[in-house]
Amino acid sequence: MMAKKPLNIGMIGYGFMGRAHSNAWRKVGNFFDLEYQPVLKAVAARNKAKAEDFAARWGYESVVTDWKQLIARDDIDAVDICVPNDLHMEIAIAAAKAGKMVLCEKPLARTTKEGEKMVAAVEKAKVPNLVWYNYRYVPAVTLIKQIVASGKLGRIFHYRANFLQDWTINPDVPQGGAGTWRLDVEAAGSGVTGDLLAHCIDTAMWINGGISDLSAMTETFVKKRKHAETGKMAAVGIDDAAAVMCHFENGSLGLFESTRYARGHKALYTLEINGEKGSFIWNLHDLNRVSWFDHSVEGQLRGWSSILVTDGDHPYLGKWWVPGLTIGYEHSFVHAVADFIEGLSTGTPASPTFREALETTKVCDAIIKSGKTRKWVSVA
Ligand code: SOE
Repeated sequence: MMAKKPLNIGMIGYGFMGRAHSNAWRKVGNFFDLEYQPVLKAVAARNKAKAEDFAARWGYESVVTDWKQLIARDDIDAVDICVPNDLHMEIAIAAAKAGKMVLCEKPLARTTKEGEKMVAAVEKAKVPNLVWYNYRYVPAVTLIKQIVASGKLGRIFHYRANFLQDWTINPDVPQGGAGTWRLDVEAAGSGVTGDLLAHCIDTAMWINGGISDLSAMTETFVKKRKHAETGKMAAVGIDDAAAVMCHFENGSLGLFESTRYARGHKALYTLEINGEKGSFIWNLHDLNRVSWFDHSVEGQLRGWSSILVTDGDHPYLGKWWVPGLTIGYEHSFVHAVADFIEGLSTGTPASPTFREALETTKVCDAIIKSGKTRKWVSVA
């Protein structure tokens, strides 16, 4: 085996995404043949004791309590941002200025304005960059993308997607603080739109192209929640639910729904695309499978088929086990890392780059605007 060059990772944050990303950095070299081997150099977090625990569990060599110290270090090649959205811009710009590669958890930013500054910074510094829209990297979803791009579905008429959860129905769930910062508009920028719908929009535009205009309905069901940091009741500024209809640039129609109030649904992401010659359906709870309808099959035998996406010639699957054996949610992050590292060698960047992910942020901004004004909004 060829000796690999080290790629020194500096992780900022240690929450749910810090774990998902660390797992990916650790595993990728065991399964993918890459020129670079990630080395978990340092983790930055304010709480030293917790950061030390995290470092010990995941194998980080060192801990710092200020992300600025991490960015200042010469032995860090890539900075991985896994902190709440209000910190993305400042950290990403500082990291790019320091010449580091930057990987940022989704959504890119709270607003288009912030996102544009981040894009300008990484492009000025010419540093490799990626936003972790991980569901693109589920092999079944990648397969849909590839088949649609081959033209097999013909003209596309419809794209629809949902991302449903139910964890904020209880009005006692606070806003702000670790774990619940997603309910604080200052920290998150928006509610389900930036957190959940952004995944649907990213995948949709990747598979079906740009969105030109949209009309959205947004709602905040619980208007006041205690703020975890101040302990005081405060107005809730996020959208709890969003439903969107839109035009894609290719003339097809889109329908999207996201909510944290769909009782019984913990994290159900479903997508469907309907073309002249065929359709695909996928859902996160059966993530190795796609349903496929091929209209070219002779009449009496025509129907929905269920494809188990585990063969060696399916996207990424040749690197894992043997046909018929399934993979899971965490593997999507491993694939993102594999493509990112591969891109360092080939010069073809993994997607979405900051610039590509900015398009999703623009759509999210348009959704929030339309929800407030109750008018159709063009996506700038
Ligand atoms: C929210 O609960 C969340 O963790 C999102 O932040 C993730 O992006 C999504 O993949 C799962 O749900």
